[in-house]
Amino acid sequence: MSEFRDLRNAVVRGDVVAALAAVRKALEDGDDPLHIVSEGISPAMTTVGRLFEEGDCYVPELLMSARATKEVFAVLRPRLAQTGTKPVARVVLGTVQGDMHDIGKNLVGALLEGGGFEVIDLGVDVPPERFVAAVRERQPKILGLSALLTTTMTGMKTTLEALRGAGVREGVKVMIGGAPVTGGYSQAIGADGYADNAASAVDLARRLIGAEPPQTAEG
Ligand code: B1M
Repeated sequence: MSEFRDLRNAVVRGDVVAALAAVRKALEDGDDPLHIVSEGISPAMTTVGRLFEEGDCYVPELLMSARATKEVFAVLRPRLAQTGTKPVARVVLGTVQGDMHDIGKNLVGALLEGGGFEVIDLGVDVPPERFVAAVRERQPKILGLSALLTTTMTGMKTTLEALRGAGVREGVKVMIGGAPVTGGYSQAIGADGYADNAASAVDLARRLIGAEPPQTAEG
């Protein structure tokens, strides 16, 4: 697959300048920003994760790749949100308490924005009470929880308990994701759904609120 090869290679190398040049070129060529994220950035960061796990790259390189991704998102974000139409729904998103991983969550947020959702990103290391406060104040249709550590994914259960305790669970759909999370875990803790990647997170979000899939150019 040669599409977005330069962009993917630049992100994997953590080369910010080359990544920015590749994304600008793709936009000039008329590529869809959503497609650039799902076929360029997302697989690149998955490759970086694998290289790290296999010992073929180390924390400094990995953080350079994460930085390249951030810079590319800064260019893409206005285009992703440029439809000018009313948002499909509001989503509050965050990585649970004790967990600093945000690359996957950021991809999910970017694709949700690209799919027409308004995304309020609470960041990383978000305690249950902050999620509860955001649900109360911002009244999202969906709350998205991300966790990358087996030791922090329990924060999803705690957050659901906090939502129930605060009496706000009924008004919001809760979707979860992240490498150690499964559909079985989602059911066990009483979440409304689980997605294993950013693109399926958008499909799930639409299903959860009964939204129509977006119209394609053909139809
Ligand atoms: Co960390 N780390 N890390 N790490 N790290 C993992 C997760 C680990 C599997 C690596 C390993 O040891 N093999 C391991 C966890 C082991 C476990 O719990 N079983 C681990 C560890 C142990 C740690 C530390 C404890 C290391 C240490 O300090 N001793 C430490 C913890 C810090 C903390 O959080 N308190 C730590 C730190 C870090 C860095 C800071 C160096 C860095 C994070 C940088 C950042 O995020 N800004 C980092 C990274 C990058 C990784 C790996 C290599 C890659 C994660 C990633 O970004 N993948 C990871 C190993 C791996 O997963 N291969 C690892 C790419 C990304 C696109 O995929 O995040 O899975 P992912 O997101 C996907 C899906 O999961 C899904 O969609 C995304 C896009 O397709 N998804 C959702 C994610 N959230 C979703 C939410 C949804 C729906 C779908 O709905 C709301």
